Amino acid sequence: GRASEPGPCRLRRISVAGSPSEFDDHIVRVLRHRVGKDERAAKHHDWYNAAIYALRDHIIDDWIDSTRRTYETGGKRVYYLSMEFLIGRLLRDALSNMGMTREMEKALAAHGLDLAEIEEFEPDAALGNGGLGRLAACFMESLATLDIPAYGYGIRYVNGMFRQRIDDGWQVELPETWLEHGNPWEFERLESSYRIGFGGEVTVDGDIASWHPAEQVEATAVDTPVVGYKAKRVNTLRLWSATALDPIKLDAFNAGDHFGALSEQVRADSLVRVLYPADSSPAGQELRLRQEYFFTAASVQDIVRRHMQYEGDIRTLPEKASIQLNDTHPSVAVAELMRLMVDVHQLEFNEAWEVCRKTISYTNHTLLPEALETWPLPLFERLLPRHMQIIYAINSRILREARKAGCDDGQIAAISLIDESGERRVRMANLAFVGAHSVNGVAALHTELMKETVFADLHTLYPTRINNKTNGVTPRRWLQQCNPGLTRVIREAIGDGFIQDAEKLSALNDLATDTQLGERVAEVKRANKVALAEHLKATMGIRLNPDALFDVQIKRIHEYKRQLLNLIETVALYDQIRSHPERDWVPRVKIFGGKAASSYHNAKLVIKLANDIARRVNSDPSVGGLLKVVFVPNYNVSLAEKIIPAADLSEQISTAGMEASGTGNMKFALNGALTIGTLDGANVEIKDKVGDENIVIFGLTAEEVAERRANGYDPRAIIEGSRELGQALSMIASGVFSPDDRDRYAGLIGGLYEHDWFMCAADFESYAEAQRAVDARWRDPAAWRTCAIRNIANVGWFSSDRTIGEYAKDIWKVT
Ligand code: B1H
Repeated sequence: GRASEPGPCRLRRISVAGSPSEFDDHIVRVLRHRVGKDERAAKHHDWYNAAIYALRDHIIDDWIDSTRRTYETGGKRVYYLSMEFLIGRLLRDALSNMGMTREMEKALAAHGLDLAEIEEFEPDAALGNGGLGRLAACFMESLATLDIPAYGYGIRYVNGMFRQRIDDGWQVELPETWLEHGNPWEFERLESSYRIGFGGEVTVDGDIASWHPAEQVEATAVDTPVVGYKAKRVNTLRLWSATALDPIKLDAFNAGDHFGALSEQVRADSLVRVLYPADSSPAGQELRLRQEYFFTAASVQDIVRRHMQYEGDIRTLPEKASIQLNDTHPSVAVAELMRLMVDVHQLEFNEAWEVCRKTISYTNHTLLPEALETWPLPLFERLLPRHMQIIYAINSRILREARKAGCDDGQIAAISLIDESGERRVRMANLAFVGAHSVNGVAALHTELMKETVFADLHTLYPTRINNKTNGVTPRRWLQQCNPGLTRVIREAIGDGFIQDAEKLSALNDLATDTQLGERVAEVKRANKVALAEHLKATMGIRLNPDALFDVQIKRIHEYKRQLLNLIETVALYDQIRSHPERDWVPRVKIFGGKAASSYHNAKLVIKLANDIARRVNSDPSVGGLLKVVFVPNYNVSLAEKIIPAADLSEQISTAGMEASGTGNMKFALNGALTIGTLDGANVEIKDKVGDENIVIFGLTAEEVAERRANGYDPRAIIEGSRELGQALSMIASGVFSPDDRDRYAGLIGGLYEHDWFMCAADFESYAEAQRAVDARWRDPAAWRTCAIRNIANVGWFSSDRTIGEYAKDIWKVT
């Protein structure tokens, strides 16, 4: 949870010599005039605000410069539309990219304050679920670093991702109130407000259709600056908040209807109240569709207004704007942009369609069939009647094109924007696909599977549209800022060019067997493990041995990610250690963290199982400290920044074909952890980069998984044929870890015998064997260090700078 404000007695005093700097004066002035506090009376939280305000003043100057430069050069702007931006804390990132970390440390120290402590006051802006939202945040940072004029567009959720508490081992969801003490990073832009309509009807006058919404809310822009490395550029993250046009109906209020008088504001508030916490599966609620339309329409209207103001002709939009859709959540942008062009700017439909397709591009992030967004037609039509007409008009064009190209009825049915197989539904992925000139996947394997599975028929019709852009992560946050120790060691070995050009890390290859470097990298890793152990001691009361192998799986809890496979193997190991205490076991700490969607029963049960296993294993004297299991509550970006630098082993063990990319896999490797993983998502490309000897791969391939599913898979036979697996499963199923409720896991484990859709049984043996191979490597510290260095050296390609460079060149055509 958030640090509570400590009393003055807890202030850690730091002594520094020297006279106060200019920046120090600045902070004190801000403390007085903006925070309204005397420095003698100021609390930590006041200093925290003053520090951010003072830094912000510097950022604003660069922000204004960047904006002016864009207007003057008249270049193309990139618009990244995303339902999620998982930006986390901003202070350290902004300081570091502004090159002001040292200055801030010194200024705070002059008042007896420690920057690291002040940083802990910042709430984690959790406006996202997981990888998709964090990717958007890394992309924003890279866009600024690469000096590309860009806006991120999303929703200013009042309550972002829920805070997870673990109560007796069970997940409990609490609201995250990240805005309760205000947000010093944001700027409300009242002049950028738009009316967003819902419902009502469409009238036609000659050729001109007009939509008369039954309800309207006002979308108002709230801007946050995004600082690029060395402050090359400061871009804008523009999040929309909602207000009622008529926030209080005074006549109703005065007539005594106090609640009814406020109902419009309550409706508006509900639009931006919560982030749907269902990662990889659509919520399917009317409110979710309203949220999607609300932020998409406001963004598209803002883009069109800016274009018309400076260019005056909507037909030149593709030359000045690229709109990237982050998954299908904003894909109603296709219909909204068409509506503005046809109904408002009165472009002819075909010409508008051309402009639309040239402007928009779409990224797909998942192939899970249950994750593809569709909306019941009656709901869509009731909420967005004009958009529904436009979608029908687009559909008839596309289907005629398909017919002409020789598609059969089956192909036509698959391509259609309307799913007619059951209750009729609007397919948002097909809408995005046909409305975009580029459709990209997020890792090589995922992109190939897109062509073969969900988009097979659309791909036949438009064979050049699908392309790959393998994900990346920003090396500033995920190496320089989260791991200053490792950054220093690398800088001393090869210079600091790698922060800006991560592929320069490859210079470390020449030093991979250098014992001195190996020892320094190992020292840093150990220090990071000690720091994590101290943090977990303070927050959870658990004691960890920093010399044990830290084996980490942190990510959303989902069956396809197979935390259950990891837990089953943990139980098997526990059993083995107890049966053969004389063997030379490698001491391990198994660290888990992640949130389950609130309605996802099995995922929540997996959390309970991890906690049940932890309680039993951690208190069993017969394992003699060789095995510890930890479930870290409330996993978020800030925790990731503490855990990843301390990891020895990175668990990336999804059922092959199911994880589109993964991005945690990249962060771990960049921080010198070895990966144990399947040939899934970007693991395939990580293996190609680091080499087969520097990664531990196990399990079925995507092709083998598909083949087994098609030709009958019998998990029961596998379980009955493996003593180790059978025993681990019966321990769990029979209540060894749940003596208070012996049947707790009967259903979960029973499911493995019955169907095991995610093929835990099929991969168990290969996984267990891979884990023992990891143990063997660990026993040779020099070899392990070399391997860690080779990982760091060869994953620079997974920088989001490289990814954004490819989007810029191939899709957006910006330099
Ligand atoms: C990813 C999602 C996602 N894929 C629906 N799909 C959501 C789907 O709220 N919803 O309805 C939210 C999120 N998230 C992830 O994207 C993939 O699973 C990862 O493999 C990938 O690395 C990440 C970024 O591309």
